[in-house]
Amino acid sequence: MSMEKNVFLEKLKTGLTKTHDALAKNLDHLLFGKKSLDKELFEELEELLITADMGPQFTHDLINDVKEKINRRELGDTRQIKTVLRERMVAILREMEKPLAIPKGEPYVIMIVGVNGSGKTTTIGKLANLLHKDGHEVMLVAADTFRAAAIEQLEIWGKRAGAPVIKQKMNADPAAVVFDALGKVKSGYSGVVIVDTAGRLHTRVNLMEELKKVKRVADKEMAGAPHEILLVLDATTGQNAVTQAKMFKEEIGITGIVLTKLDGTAKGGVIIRIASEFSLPIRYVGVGESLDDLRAFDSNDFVAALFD
Ligand SMILES: Nc1nc2c(ncn2[C@@H]2O[C@H](COP(=O)(O)OP(=O)(O)O)[C@@H](O)[C@H]2O)c(=O)[nH]1
Ligand SMILES: [Mg+2]
Repeated sequence: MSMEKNVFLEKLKTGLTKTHDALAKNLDHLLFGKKSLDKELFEELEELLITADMGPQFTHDLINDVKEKINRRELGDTRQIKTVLRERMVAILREMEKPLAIPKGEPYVIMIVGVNGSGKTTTIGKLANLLHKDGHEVMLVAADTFRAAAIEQLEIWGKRAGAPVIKQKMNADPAAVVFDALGKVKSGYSGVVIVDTAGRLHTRVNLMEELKKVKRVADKEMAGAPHEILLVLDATTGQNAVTQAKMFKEEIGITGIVLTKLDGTAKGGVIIRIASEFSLPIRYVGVGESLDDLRAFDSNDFVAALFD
Protein backbone atom coordinates (compact mmCIF):
# COMPACT_ATOMS: atom_id res chain seq x y z
CA MET A 1 0.00 0.00 0.00
CA SER A 2 1.38 3.41 -0.93
CA MET A 3 2.22 5.97 1.74
CA GLU A 4 -0.44 8.35 0.49
CA LYS A 5 -3.13 5.73 0.57
CA ASN A 6 -2.04 4.87 4.09
CA VAL A 7 -2.29 8.45 5.28
CA PHE A 8 -5.74 8.78 3.75
CA LEU A 9 -6.97 5.57 5.38
CA GLU A 10 -5.68 6.71 8.75
CA LYS A 11 -7.56 9.99 8.36
CA LEU A 12 -10.71 8.12 7.42
CA LYS A 13 -10.37 5.81 10.40
CA THR A 14 -9.65 8.61 12.84
CA GLY A 15 -12.39 10.73 11.32
CA LEU A 16 -14.95 7.99 11.70
CA THR A 17 -13.98 7.17 15.29
CA LYS A 18 -17.14 8.75 16.65
CA THR A 19 -19.33 6.87 14.18
CA HIS A 20 -17.39 3.70 14.91
CA ASP A 21 -17.96 4.12 18.64
CA ALA A 22 -21.65 4.89 18.23
CA LEU A 23 -22.00 1.75 16.17
CA ALA A 24 -19.46 -0.95 16.94
CA LYS A 25 -18.96 -0.21 20.63
CA ASN A 26 -22.65 0.11 21.42
CA LEU A 27 -23.32 -2.99 19.40
CA ASP A 28 -20.73 -4.97 21.35
CA HIS A 29 -22.24 -3.67 24.52
CA LEU A 30 -25.72 -4.72 23.43
CA LEU A 31 -24.83 -8.12 22.00
CA PHE A 32 -22.24 -9.35 24.40
CA GLY A 33 -24.31 -8.44 27.40
CA LYS A 34 -27.31 -10.37 26.17
CA LYS A 35 -27.99 -14.02 25.85
CA SER A 36 -31.44 -14.33 24.28
CA LEU A 37 -32.63 -13.41 20.82
CA ASP A 38 -35.88 -11.81 21.90
CA LYS A 39 -38.17 -8.90 21.11
CA GLU A 40 -36.36 -6.66 23.53
CA LEU A 41 -33.05 -7.27 21.76
CA PHE A 42 -34.57 -6.43 18.38
CA GLU A 43 -35.99 -3.21 19.76
CA GLU A 44 -32.66 -2.17 21.19
CA LEU A 45 -30.91 -3.10 17.97
CA GLU A 46 -33.40 -1.06 15.97
CA GLU A 47 -32.85 1.96 18.19
CA LEU A 48 -29.09 1.62 17.91
CA LEU A 49 -29.11 1.50 14.11
CA ILE A 50 -31.51 4.43 13.82
CA THR A 51 -29.36 6.43 16.25
CA ALA A 52 -26.34 5.62 14.08
CA ASP A 53 -28.18 7.30 11.15
CA MET A 54 -28.54 4.15 9.10
CA GLY A 55 -32.18 4.86 8.33
CA PRO A 56 -35.45 2.92 8.68
CA GLN A 57 -35.12 0.94 5.43
CA PHE A 58 -31.74 -0.59 6.22
CA THR A 59 -32.69 -1.17 9.87
CA HIS A 60 -35.91 -2.92 8.92
CA ASP A 61 -34.20 -5.11 6.32
CA LEU A 62 -31.41 -6.03 8.69
CA ILE A 63 -33.74 -7.06 11.50
CA ASN A 64 -35.85 -9.11 9.08
CA ASP A 65 -32.70 -10.80 7.87
CA VAL A 66 -31.68 -11.66 11.43
CA LYS A 67 -35.15 -13.01 12.23
CA GLU A 68 -35.17 -15.18 9.11
CA LYS A 69 -31.77 -16.55 9.96
CA ILE A 70 -33.02 -17.44 13.43
CA ASN A 71 -36.04 -19.21 11.93
CA ARG A 72 -33.79 -21.17 9.60
CA ARG A 73 -31.61 -22.00 12.62
CA GLU A 74 -28.62 -20.32 11.00
CA LEU A 75 -28.16 -17.97 13.89
CA GLY A 76 -28.21 -19.07 17.47
CA ASP A 77 -25.97 -16.60 19.24
CA THR A 78 -26.50 -12.87 19.67
CA ARG A 79 -22.89 -12.19 18.76
CA GLN A 80 -23.45 -13.50 15.23
CA ILE A 81 -25.71 -10.50 14.60
CA LYS A 82 -22.57 -8.45 14.22
CA THR A 83 -21.45 -10.59 11.31
CA VAL A 84 -24.84 -10.30 9.65
CA LEU A 85 -24.73 -6.51 10.01
CA ARG A 86 -21.22 -6.28 8.60
CA GLU A 87 -22.13 -8.45 5.62
CA ARG A 88 -25.15 -6.30 4.86
CA MET A 89 -23.12 -3.13 5.07
CA VAL A 90 -20.46 -4.51 2.77
CA ALA A 91 -23.09 -5.69 0.27
CA ILE A 92 -24.88 -2.35 0.16
CA LEU A 93 -21.74 -0.21 -0.05
CA ARG A 94 -20.07 -2.39 -2.65
CA GLU A 95 -23.00 -1.62 -4.94
CA MET A 96 -22.24 2.08 -4.58
CA GLU A 97 -18.56 1.71 -5.38
CA LYS A 98 -18.54 2.82 -8.98
CA PRO A 99 -15.52 5.05 -9.52
CA LEU A 100 -15.89 7.75 -12.11
CA ALA A 101 -14.26 6.60 -15.36
CA ILE A 102 -13.14 9.76 -17.12
CA PRO A 103 -11.84 9.26 -20.66
CA LYS A 104 -8.55 10.89 -21.66
CA GLY A 105 -8.11 13.07 -24.69
CA GLU A 106 -11.73 14.11 -24.99
CA PRO A 107 -13.71 16.81 -23.22
CA TYR A 108 -15.63 15.68 -20.14
CA VAL A 109 -17.87 18.02 -18.17
CA ILE A 110 -18.55 17.56 -14.45
CA MET A 111 -21.11 19.78 -12.78
CA ILE A 112 -20.86 20.09 -8.99
CA VAL A 113 -24.03 20.82 -7.02
CA GLY A 114 -25.02 20.95 -3.35
CA VAL A 115 -26.16 23.28 -0.61
CA ASN A 116 -24.04 26.12 0.69
CA GLY A 117 -21.14 24.98 2.86
CA SER A 118 -21.33 21.31 1.90
CA GLY A 119 -17.80 21.52 0.47
CA LYS A 120 -18.33 22.00 -3.28
CA THR A 121 -15.52 24.46 -4.00
CA THR A 122 -13.05 22.63 -1.76
CA THR A 123 -13.96 19.33 -3.40
CA ILE A 124 -13.37 20.87 -6.84
CA GLY A 125 -9.86 21.90 -5.80
CA LYS A 126 -9.12 18.45 -4.45
CA LEU A 127 -10.66 16.74 -7.47
CA ALA A 128 -8.66 18.89 -9.90
CA ASN A 129 -5.52 17.84 -8.05
CA LEU A 130 -6.51 14.16 -8.09
CA LEU A 131 -7.29 14.23 -11.81
CA HIS A 132 -4.10 16.14 -12.59
CA LYS A 133 -2.08 13.46 -10.86
CA ASP A 134 -3.92 10.93 -12.98
CA GLY A 135 -2.74 12.70 -16.12
CA HIS A 136 -5.87 14.69 -16.96
CA GLU A 137 -5.96 18.28 -18.08
CA VAL A 138 -8.41 20.21 -15.89
CA MET A 139 -10.24 23.52 -16.25
CA LEU A 140 -12.48 25.07 -13.58
CA VAL A 141 -15.60 27.15 -14.18
CA ALA A 142 -16.77 29.74 -11.65
CA ALA A 143 -20.52 29.40 -12.12
CA ASP A 144 -21.26 30.29 -8.50
CA THR A 145 -21.62 33.97 -9.22
CA PHE A 146 -23.85 34.68 -6.23
CA ARG A 147 -20.96 35.86 -4.03
CA ALA A 148 -17.70 37.49 -5.12
CA ALA A 149 -15.86 35.46 -2.50
CA ALA A 150 -16.94 32.25 -4.20
CA ILE A 151 -15.10 33.21 -7.40
CA GLU A 152 -11.96 34.17 -5.47
CA GLN A 153 -12.07 30.93 -3.50
CA LEU A 154 -12.23 28.90 -6.70
CA GLU A 155 -9.27 30.86 -8.11
CA ILE A 156 -7.22 30.03 -5.02
CA TRP A 157 -7.99 26.34 -5.47
CA GLY A 158 -7.24 26.63 -9.18
CA LYS A 159 -3.75 27.98 -8.35
CA ARG A 160 -3.12 25.23 -5.81
CA ALA A 161 -4.17 22.50 -8.21
CA GLY A 162 -2.61 24.14 -11.26
CA ALA A 163 -5.87 24.49 -13.16
CA PRO A 164 -7.06 27.59 -15.09
CA VAL A 165 -10.35 29.18 -14.01
CA ILE A 166 -12.98 30.54 -16.40
CA LYS A 167 -14.89 33.36 -14.72
CA GLN A 168 -17.02 36.45 -15.14
CA LYS A 169 -18.08 39.14 -12.72
CA MET A 170 -20.19 38.56 -9.63
CA ASN A 171 -23.90 38.22 -10.45
CA ALA A 172 -23.18 37.24 -14.04
CA ASP A 173 -25.46 34.58 -15.46
CA PRO A 174 -23.87 31.23 -14.45
CA ALA A 175 -25.05 29.70 -17.71
CA ALA A 176 -23.08 32.38 -19.58
CA VAL A 177 -19.88 31.39 -17.74
CA VAL A 178 -20.49 27.78 -18.71
CA PHE A 179 -21.15 28.92 -22.29
CA ASP A 180 -17.69 30.59 -22.27
CA ALA A 181 -16.01 27.48 -20.95
CA LEU A 182 -17.62 25.26 -23.57
CA GLY A 183 -16.42 27.76 -26.18
CA LYS A 184 -12.90 26.59 -25.22
CA VAL A 185 -14.02 23.03 -25.87
CA LYS A 186 -15.32 24.04 -29.29
CA SER A 187 -11.97 25.57 -30.08
CA GLY A 188 -10.10 22.41 -29.18
CA TYR A 189 -9.79 21.98 -25.41
CA SER A 190 -10.06 18.27 -24.68
CA GLY A 191 -9.67 17.89 -20.91
CA VAL A 192 -11.96 17.81 -17.90
CA VAL A 193 -14.22 20.81 -17.22
CA ILE A 194 -15.41 21.13 -13.60
CA VAL A 195 -18.28 23.54 -13.00
CA ASP A 196 -18.72 25.11 -9.55
CA THR A 197 -22.28 26.23 -8.79
CA ALA A 198 -24.11 28.20 -6.12
CA GLY A 199 -25.65 26.43 -3.15
CA ARG A 200 -27.90 29.22 -2.10
CA LEU A 201 -29.93 31.87 -3.91
CA HIS A 202 -32.81 34.03 -2.76
CA THR A 203 -35.12 31.02 -2.96
CA ARG A 204 -34.77 27.30 -3.46
CA VAL A 205 -36.88 27.53 -6.63
CA ASN A 206 -34.48 30.13 -8.04
CA LEU A 207 -31.53 27.91 -7.27
CA MET A 208 -33.06 24.86 -8.92
CA GLU A 209 -34.07 26.89 -11.98
CA GLU A 210 -30.56 28.29 -12.25
CA LEU A 211 -29.00 24.83 -12.06
CA LYS A 212 -31.41 23.48 -14.65
CA LYS A 213 -30.48 26.33 -16.97
CA VAL A 214 -26.77 25.60 -16.55
CA LYS A 215 -27.50 21.99 -17.45
CA ARG A 216 -29.54 22.96 -20.51
CA VAL A 217 -26.93 25.37 -21.81
CA ALA A 218 -24.15 22.81 -21.30
CA ASP A 219 -26.07 20.22 -23.29
CA LYS A 220 -26.87 22.71 -26.02
CA GLU A 221 -23.20 23.65 -26.42
CA MET A 222 -21.94 20.12 -26.19
CA ALA A 223 -24.34 17.23 -26.67
CA GLY A 224 -24.23 14.93 -23.64
CA ALA A 225 -22.79 17.54 -21.27
CA PRO A 226 -22.69 17.59 -18.31
CA HIS A 227 -21.45 14.01 -18.38
CA GLU A 228 -21.55 13.80 -14.62
CA ILE A 229 -23.52 15.77 -12.02
CA LEU A 230 -21.97 15.28 -8.61
CA LEU A 231 -23.92 16.11 -5.49
CA VAL A 232 -21.67 17.15 -2.61
CA LEU A 233 -23.04 16.13 0.79
CA ASP A 234 -21.64 17.10 4.19
CA ALA A 235 -21.58 13.89 6.25
CA THR A 236 -21.75 15.82 9.52
CA THR A 237 -25.30 16.92 8.72
CA GLY A 238 -26.66 13.38 8.98
CA GLN A 239 -30.31 13.25 8.03
CA ASN A 240 -30.17 16.64 6.31
CA ALA A 241 -27.86 15.07 3.77
CA VAL A 242 -30.62 12.55 3.06
CA THR A 243 -33.17 15.32 2.46
CA GLN A 244 -30.73 17.07 0.13
CA ALA A 245 -30.04 13.90 -1.84
CA LYS A 246 -33.78 13.45 -2.39
CA MET A 247 -34.28 17.06 -3.47
CA PHE A 248 -31.34 17.26 -5.88
CA LYS A 249 -32.05 13.82 -7.33
CA GLU A 250 -35.66 14.74 -8.07
CA GLU A 251 -35.07 18.27 -9.31
CA ILE A 252 -31.72 18.16 -11.08
CA GLY A 253 -31.04 14.49 -11.68
CA ILE A 254 -27.65 13.71 -10.17
CA THR A 255 -25.37 10.90 -11.33
CA GLY A 256 -23.10 10.54 -8.31
CA ILE A 257 -22.34 11.60 -4.77
CA VAL A 258 -19.32 13.03 -2.98
CA LEU A 259 -19.44 12.65 0.78
CA THR A 260 -17.30 15.26 2.54
CA LYS A 261 -16.15 15.98 6.10
CA LEU A 262 -15.71 12.37 7.09
CA ASP A 263 -12.87 13.59 9.29
CA GLY A 264 -14.54 13.88 12.66
CA THR A 265 -18.21 13.03 12.28
CA ALA A 266 -20.48 10.94 14.46
CA LYS A 267 -22.92 10.67 11.57
CA GLY A 268 -20.88 8.66 9.06
CA GLY A 269 -23.52 5.92 9.22
CA VAL A 270 -25.67 8.13 7.01
CA ILE A 271 -23.76 6.70 4.04
CA ILE A 272 -25.65 3.44 4.60
CA ARG A 273 -28.96 5.25 4.52
CA ILE A 274 -28.07 7.17 1.37
CA ALA A 275 -26.88 3.97 -0.29
CA SER A 276 -29.99 1.99 0.65
CA GLU A 277 -32.50 4.67 -0.30
CA PHE A 278 -31.12 6.32 -3.43
CA SER A 279 -29.00 3.77 -5.27
CA LEU A 280 -26.62 6.46 -6.49
CA PRO A 281 -22.90 5.79 -6.90
CA ILE A 282 -20.68 7.28 -4.22
CA ARG A 283 -17.83 8.57 -6.36
CA TYR A 284 -15.51 10.25 -3.86
CA VAL A 285 -15.09 10.85 -0.15
CA GLY A 286 -13.40 13.82 1.54
CA VAL A 287 -11.53 13.67 4.83
CA GLY A 288 -10.14 17.18 5.25
CA GLU A 289 -9.44 20.63 3.90
CA SER A 290 -6.16 20.02 2.07
CA LEU A 291 -5.40 19.21 -1.53
CA ASP A 292 -4.81 15.51 -0.92
CA ASP A 293 -7.90 14.88 1.17
CA LEU A 294 -10.10 13.34 -1.52
CA ARG A 295 -10.18 9.77 -2.79
CA ALA A 296 -12.37 7.49 -4.85
CA PHE A 297 -14.83 5.74 -2.57
CA ASP A 298 -13.67 2.30 -1.42
CA SER A 299 -16.35 0.21 0.27
CA ASN A 300 -13.92 -2.11 2.04
CA ASP A 301 -11.97 0.75 3.58
CA PHE A 302 -15.18 2.36 4.67
CA VAL A 303 -16.67 -0.68 6.36
CA ALA A 304 -13.34 -1.40 8.03
CA ALA A 305 -13.20 2.16 9.38
CA LEU A 306 -16.77 1.94 10.64
CA PHE A 307 -16.66 -1.49 12.05
CA ASP A 308 -13.27 -3.04 12.85
N1 LIG B 1 -13.01 19.05 7.81
C1 LIG B 1 -13.37 19.16 6.54
N2 LIG B 1 -13.77 20.34 6.07
C2 LIG B 1 -14.15 20.44 4.79
C3 LIG B 1 -14.14 19.34 3.91
N3 LIG B 1 -14.58 19.77 2.69
C4 LIG B 1 -14.84 21.08 2.84
N4 LIG B 1 -14.59 21.51 4.09
C5 LIG B 1 -14.76 22.86 4.67
O1 LIG B 1 -16.12 23.21 4.61
C6 LIG B 1 -16.27 24.60 4.44
C7 LIG B 1 -17.17 24.88 3.25
O2 LIG B 1 -16.52 24.44 2.08
P1 LIG B 1 -16.78 25.06 0.64
O3 LIG B 1 -15.98 24.28 -0.32
O4 LIG B 1 -16.60 26.52 0.65
O5 LIG B 1 -18.34 24.73 0.47
P2 LIG B 1 -19.35 25.20 -0.68
O6 LIG B 1 -20.14 26.33 -0.11
O7 LIG B 1 -20.22 24.01 -0.92
O8 LIG B 1 -18.54 25.57 -1.87
C8 LIG B 1 -14.87 25.14 4.25
O9 LIG B 1 -14.44 25.69 5.48
C9 LIG B 1 -14.06 23.92 3.88
O10 LIG B 1 -12.70 24.03 4.27
C10 LIG B 1 -13.72 18.06 4.43
O11 LIG B 1 -13.69 17.01 3.76
N5 LIG B 1 -13.35 18.05 5.74
MG1 LIG C 1 -18.47 27.28 -2.99
